[in-house]
Amino acid sequence: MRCRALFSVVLACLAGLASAATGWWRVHIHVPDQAALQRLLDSDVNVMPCTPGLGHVDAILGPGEEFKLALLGLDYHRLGPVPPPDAWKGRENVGLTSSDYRTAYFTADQILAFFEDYRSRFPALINRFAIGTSINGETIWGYRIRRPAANSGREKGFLMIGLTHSREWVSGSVVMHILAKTIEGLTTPQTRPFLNNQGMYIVPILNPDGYRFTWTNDRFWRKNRRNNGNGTFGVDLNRNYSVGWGGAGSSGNGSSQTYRGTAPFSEPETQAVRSFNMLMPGMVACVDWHSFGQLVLWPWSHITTPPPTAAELDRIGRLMVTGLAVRGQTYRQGPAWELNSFAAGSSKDYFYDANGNAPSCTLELRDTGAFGFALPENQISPTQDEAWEAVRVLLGQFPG
Ligand code: 0X9
Ligand code: ZN
Repeated sequence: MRCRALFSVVLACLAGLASAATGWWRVHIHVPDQAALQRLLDSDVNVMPCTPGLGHVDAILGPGEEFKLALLGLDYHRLGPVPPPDAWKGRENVGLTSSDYRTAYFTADQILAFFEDYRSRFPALINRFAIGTSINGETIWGYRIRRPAANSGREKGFLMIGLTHSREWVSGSVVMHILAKTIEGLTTPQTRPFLNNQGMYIVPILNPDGYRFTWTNDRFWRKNRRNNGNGTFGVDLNRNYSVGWGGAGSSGNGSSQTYRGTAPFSEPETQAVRSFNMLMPGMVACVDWHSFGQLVLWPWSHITTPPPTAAELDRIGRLMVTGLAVRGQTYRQGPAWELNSFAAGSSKDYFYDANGNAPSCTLELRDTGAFGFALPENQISPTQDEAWEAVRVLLGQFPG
């Protein structure tokens, strides 16, 4: 038995050597059951957790990394080459103007400048809050957009979170568009007043350290940048919330893409958005914007039991999917565990619970896998358009 194991390790290493010089690949891994999925999530393979339904998960493998899958005993095939993760380095468009957010990805500084530009032009409508500090010491900002007349603090709040996962760049483009369209709605005369006793709450970049890292070092970095102290870096912020923390679809290994951290809310980034949500009363809906997969994912992520308001979530989800079709794309909606996989400790379960069962979803934007995280810039504006339609549906569900 030991001999056979040794033999397969040798074979695996040979396979690794053989592919050592062959660059970066997107691969399609066959995952036969939950145990195999957990084995894969516990490893340091750079999986794309947005892709599973039991059956397969996609991953990005660097030179010489294919042996890891052989060691895990998992079959896979190559989908196609991907650019090396540092291929984006130095490609920042420094001359961008704020109108280019429809056609180009913005760096962290450009996204924050975009928000600040709006705040300086509409000071009566926009407030900014320092909601926390990232692990590397960067301020995490939260914005509130509402009519000054709504100062009673009793307006219904809509919480929008961008760039939890740093490689999901289009989520940053979408939260900029939500700001722009919200201000457009508030400043354009219309028969029925927009955002009446409703407030938009946006955290544009929940994971600033990770996001900066995707521009400078590794385009496919997902987690925050905590030094886990054992040679590994990063906690998956979307496994660090308290509801169901530690359960299926999360990992205790620091090298894993779905590492949950040492305790619920161990990370300053999740603490920041938790306190923003707590301090601003009356949240009626939450969308944590992610990519990719074209999915509206509702609670629960950690168990298969239907949540108390499952029928209402399904009704709203159907309306959102109709709105999301405005640029010709098909999105699907449903319980996260069923449509995607288990993801214990995710934001949607926490905010659903913390806000008294207010609708709370992970919204996986474009695409369905052709480009994945590296969505081409000509797809930014249609993605923003369809995302805004989903927001409009949510606003319509909770009139002021
Ligand atoms: O794994 C995640 O956190 C989300 N996918 S992503 O690729 N954007 O990272 C999905 C979370 C959705 N919830 C469940 N799958 N239960
Ligand atoms: Zn994500």
